[in-house]
Amino acid sequence: MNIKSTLLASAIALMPFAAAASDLTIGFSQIGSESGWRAAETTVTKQEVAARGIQLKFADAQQKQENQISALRSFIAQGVDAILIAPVVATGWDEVLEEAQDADIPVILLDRTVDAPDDLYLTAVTSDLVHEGSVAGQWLVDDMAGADCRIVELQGTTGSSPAIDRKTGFENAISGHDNLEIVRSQTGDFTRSQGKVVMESFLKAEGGDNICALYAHNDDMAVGAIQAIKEAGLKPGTDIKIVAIDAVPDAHLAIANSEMNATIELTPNMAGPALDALAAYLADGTVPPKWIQTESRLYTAADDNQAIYEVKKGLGY
Ligand code: GZL
Repeated sequence: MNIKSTLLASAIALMPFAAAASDLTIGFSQIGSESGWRAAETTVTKQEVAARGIQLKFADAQQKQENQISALRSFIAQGVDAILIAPVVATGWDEVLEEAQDADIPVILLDRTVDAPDDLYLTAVTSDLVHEGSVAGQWLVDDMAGADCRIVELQGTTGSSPAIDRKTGFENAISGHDNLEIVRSQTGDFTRSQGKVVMESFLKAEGGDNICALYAHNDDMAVGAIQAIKEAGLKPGTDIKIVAIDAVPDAHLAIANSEMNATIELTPNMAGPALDALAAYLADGTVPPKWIQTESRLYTAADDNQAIYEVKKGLGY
């Protein structure tokens, strides 16, 4: 089965179907819509909820923790049956999670983790964020094959688990390879606009000829950086190698156009596994593992990125 039919099969599996109405009501505190991946996660979550006939109360936090905490308190006051949350940062959740626990409302973390006792949430559905960073670092180690490379890094949202863990994983992978050095590292807050602005500052500070590679914690910052690299008269993907994470459609398109080199896939469907675990828990008390891990896959120019782009465009992005 070729990649197009494989991805189409998964697209069909995601198609919302009319489901028997459930008497469940779930609150979902979403970070915002800072990236193409985040928008896809929201779309797919709503599809997964609808496919189960569940009532959804949705709150967009505009990337502010205080808005997420307010949303959780509102869900608790409304007596929802469960809460899904993608926590914008890792700390500061204990009090509101204890309030949910006191109200006997199970909480499931989506795509990011929190620094809180794990009895305060039912499970966390995330990728292995450290592994993603390691895969990105190892790709660059292999691609450079011993040649010197001065790297600039666009970090995700400060204090978020993906920014912390993807940095750790990348640094682990390049450690011991003295030819690779991170010379600039700054947050671009997972957005295209900030990715462009910060990349412009890197180019101005270092000089484009002195930057060999960009590691961006997500594709949207990489896509913004590509624009900055082009405006500096350089060829992204050639003059400056680019590796990032998410595998959103525009990353596949950039790789197909030789403007980016590699991306690691993050599924936007964290809600499916979360809702399945919740259903089992509510039905007969089946306690899920504290971590439900989603897969990560490296894509490079060796893949049919144009075909993948065309299929993924229809998958909620
Ligand atoms: C990672 C997820 C990140 C994505 C970004 O699990 O939280 O948040 O990589 C998004 O695109 O902003």
